[in-house]
Amino acid sequence: MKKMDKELRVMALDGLAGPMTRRGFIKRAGAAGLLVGASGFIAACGGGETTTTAAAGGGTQELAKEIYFYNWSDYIAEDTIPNFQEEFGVKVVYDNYSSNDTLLAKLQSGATGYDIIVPTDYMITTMLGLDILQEIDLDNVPNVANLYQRFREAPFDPGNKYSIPWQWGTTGIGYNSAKVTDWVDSWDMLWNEAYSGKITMMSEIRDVFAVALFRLGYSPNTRDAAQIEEAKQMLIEQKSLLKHYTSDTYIDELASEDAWISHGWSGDVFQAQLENEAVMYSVPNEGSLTWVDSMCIPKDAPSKHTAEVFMNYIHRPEVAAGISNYVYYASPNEAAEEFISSEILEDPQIYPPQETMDKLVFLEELGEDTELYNTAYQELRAS
Ligand code: N2P
Repeated sequence: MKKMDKELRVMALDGLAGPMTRRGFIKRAGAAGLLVGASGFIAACGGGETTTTAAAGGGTQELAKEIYFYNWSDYIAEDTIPNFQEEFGVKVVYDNYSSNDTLLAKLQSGATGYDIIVPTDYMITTMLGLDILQEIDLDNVPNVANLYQRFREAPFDPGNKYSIPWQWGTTGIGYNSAKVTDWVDSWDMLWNEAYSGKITMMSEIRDVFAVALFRLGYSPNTRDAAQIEEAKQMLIEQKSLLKHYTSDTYIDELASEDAWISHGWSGDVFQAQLENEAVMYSVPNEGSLTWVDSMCIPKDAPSKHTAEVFMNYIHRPEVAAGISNYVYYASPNEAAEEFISSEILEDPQIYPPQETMDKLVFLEELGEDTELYNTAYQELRAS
């Protein structure tokens, strides 16, 4: 989505004193929080960081001129990178993807030149198995201390040896409440013929299968070939109802009403809601996924040290909060809470209560059985 366009439109609305959009609300809350932010900032970074930073074994290490950052689309605040560039004098070359499958394929196709990538939990396990990530020197990332304890000991990487969390959220259904008259609390809605041509599904293998598996009452982590086949058949039946498979354009399509029902990630749907207040988000009763995406350094990264300096910057409380305030995903950074707008922090669809979290599932890395899904997905898309 074109952030500038979106921002301009929101500013125009604000100027007219029109209805307060979510983004307008956050902008104002953010401005009010600025003064409080200054003292917190100094406390958090202990007097500031310079462009030459202390290296792990003593001495200093020059920062690279530029780093290459490959992240999910619509997943960063507008000022996150410019502020880093200005303060550290390091150019960040920013590139986007919208599925773990694309990210993995890119890395497997050979040297990419990326310094930082942001895979999802289960994909980190896959990448560790493939030995394509390198260990992070946490001495360069003291701000990991700002993370909630559970993000310091995530099962896929206890101790943050290879990954520093970026943002987390849930998967569900984004829908236009002015067009969809049915109650949206079931994955069935993505098979509802009344909305034929106005439905989108993500283009990520495990996510797509998770929907059909939940709908069938199976685990999204099943290794049972017959269950995966059943899910595939269900997804094949759905195809004629779909506008298309997409993991990024649905934000704009929900906003413009080109799509009425989208299989989507929480924050993306809320970004669409900023532009069209009829857009709502629902996590179906049959169950759904939760996930956390984390910054990792590929083995062949050209500028590991500078990548670590960037990771540390990201976890300054006000920088981490700035991202959540912009993209509407939850932050793994506990110290950021005081800078996150209460509208977001208190929204049970962004920070779900424990009883909701207990019902959500993390995808698991399935080793060789992943192939069952890969093959089924290819057959689905070719059908
Ligand atoms: C942001 C996508 C969220 C990533 N557009 C889901 N893992």
